[in-house]
Amino acid sequence: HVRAAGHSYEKYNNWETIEAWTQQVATDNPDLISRSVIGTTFQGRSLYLLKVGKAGNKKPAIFIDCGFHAREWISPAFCQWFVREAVRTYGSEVDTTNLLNKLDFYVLPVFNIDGYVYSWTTNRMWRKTRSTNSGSACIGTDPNRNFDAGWCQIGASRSPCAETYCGSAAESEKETKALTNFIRKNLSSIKAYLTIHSYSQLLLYPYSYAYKLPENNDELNALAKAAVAELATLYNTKYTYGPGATAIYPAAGGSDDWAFDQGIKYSFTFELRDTGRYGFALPESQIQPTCKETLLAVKYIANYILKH
Ligand code: ING
Ligand code: ZN
Repeated sequence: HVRAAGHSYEKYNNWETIEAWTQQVATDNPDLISRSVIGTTFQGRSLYLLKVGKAGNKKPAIFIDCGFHAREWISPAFCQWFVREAVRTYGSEVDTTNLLNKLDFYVLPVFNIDGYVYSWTTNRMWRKTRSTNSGSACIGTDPNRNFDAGWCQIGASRSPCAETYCGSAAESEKETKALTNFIRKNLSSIKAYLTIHSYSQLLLYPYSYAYKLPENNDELNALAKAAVAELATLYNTKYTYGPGATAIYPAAGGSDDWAFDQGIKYSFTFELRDTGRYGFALPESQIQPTCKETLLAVKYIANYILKH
């Protein structure tokens, strides 16, 4: 069985390796995976999207993205893990088989590829994109402040040098544009939006751009509560959950709020392990347990979507 050179699900993989893996996993599993390119990054890299699921008509879909913030390396590791577990257990595990028969998962393994590359080559703690800013020597926009959801009104900065720079306009980043274009085009099928960050062990839902609650707050709260309870069954990892503005901090321009306001009523931000001991530099020994427990929560949400 051929593997993408150097790739490991229990190690952090560089972009070159992840890119080769997207190709390999798709060609190895043609009945379950197809790869497309939804756009290119500022530096010209391809934004790959894997569609994971058994072919079918008018299937509902769940969108999952990883690697918004460059330094949050556990996030792309989770997207790779998710795809591997899908193809590994399809046909043998009833739960996976049922999910993939009835749902499609759109998986975007790394959203902020340029930033991810920079975090490998130059600055491990880089967060933003790598786009240039006119009138400033500072580089990058915070992709999770760049969406058109209360854009730059709170918890974001107008200074290109800030870590939470919201960009020159909503959707100023090519990466943001590619993602919003894809979701707008596929709105009728996408029932849930999941975006994977780290760290803090939180499961967040709208809103973050204001101190207001979504109309289905009670349902999202109950779903989040049940999903984190499911996650904890494996290693007793404790997550807290709630609307972003109160559970973490108010911050406008986030992708989960934007997706929710597009009508995707199940929209969540995961903040994976840990709570700060290692932070963004989570050791590779924690990739497997982190991905396993997170997968439980994601599958719980997916099963809930199927039932509703
Ligand atoms: N946290 C998120 C951030 O972008 C967040 C928290 C979630 C903000 C949803 C806005 C909307 O700051 C990390 N660790 O990136
Ligand atoms: Zn993040």
